Amino acid sequence: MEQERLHPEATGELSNLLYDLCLAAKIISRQVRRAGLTDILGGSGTLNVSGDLQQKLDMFANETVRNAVQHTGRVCITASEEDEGPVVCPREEQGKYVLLYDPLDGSTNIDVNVSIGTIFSIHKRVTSPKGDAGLADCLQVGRKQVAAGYILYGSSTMLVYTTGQGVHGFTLDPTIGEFLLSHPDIRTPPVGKYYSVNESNWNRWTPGVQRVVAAFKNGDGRIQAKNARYIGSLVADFHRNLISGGVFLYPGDTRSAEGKLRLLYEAAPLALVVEQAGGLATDGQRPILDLVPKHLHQKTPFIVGSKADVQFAVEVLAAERVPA
Ligand code: FDP
Repeated sequence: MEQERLHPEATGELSNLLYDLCLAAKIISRQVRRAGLTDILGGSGTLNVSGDLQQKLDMFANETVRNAVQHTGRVCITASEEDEGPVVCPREEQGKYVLLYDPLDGSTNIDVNVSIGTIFSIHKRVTSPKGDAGLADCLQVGRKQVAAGYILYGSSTMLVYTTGQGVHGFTLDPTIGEFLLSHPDIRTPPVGKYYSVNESNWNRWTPGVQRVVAAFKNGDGRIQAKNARYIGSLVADFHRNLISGGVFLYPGDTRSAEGKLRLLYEAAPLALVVEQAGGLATDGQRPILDLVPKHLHQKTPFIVGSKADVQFAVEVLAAERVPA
């Protein structure tokens, strides 16, 4: 609301949409906290469009977010990592915003009580309001996001978001059921102390990626050796590195040249957050925020975190590409 006042033209709809997402976050958070007590843990037996086994809690989170925004008149279309195609809001209720989200990221960690998260990305509608919203509204370049962020269900539940004026973190106080500003204006350290990558993929990486990871691990004259931290839950890994400084990598490999993470639901929103906090995000060549999506569930190699570390990775990978 404070930032809304900086924009005299603002109607308050974006603030209200963020508030809708807070409501969804509280409902998901409650369910995550009770997950071990209820019959909600485990796989649902179905696969999502990317072939991952859908978890029951994934589907609950997916519907909770959609239900929280679909009839408010603020959103025209939603697209989720868990759905095959976009879901258009009822014609008479279509508002001016587009919501892309990963309802429960890191879901293979649900059953073992490890932090998971919800990631969201908000764009303005680009299709004419005279017709139905469509795919063109979802396939927008990351730089055009008007807001992005995540909710981390960790030792406490946190909302971290940006509307392009810095990054702010709010912690859910469960006793009053409200998110309270706990981390105003987050800045990520320029050099990280952690590197985060699934090193079991080492033999599938290009020599360039191996060189980057080896340098983070052992130091190489230009950068100091870092400590390793990898949870395998993107939001949790990203959040730790954002606050403490670090670099997270999910590069392409021989199994998947584009890596594992989705551009629209994971990479682009976290790229906006990290850039707003003073860090960088790249696919190894181009800033993530400049990538033009071609399809909804597109994947991208992802290197994100402290500025100097991401720049270092980009330079090493560029040198690797120069023909000998
Ligand atoms: P998960 O498979 O548990 O849903 O995007 C999915 C994701 O988790 C990210 O949260 C996480 O960073 C990554 O995959 C972990 O992948 P690896 O198991 O290949 O390391």
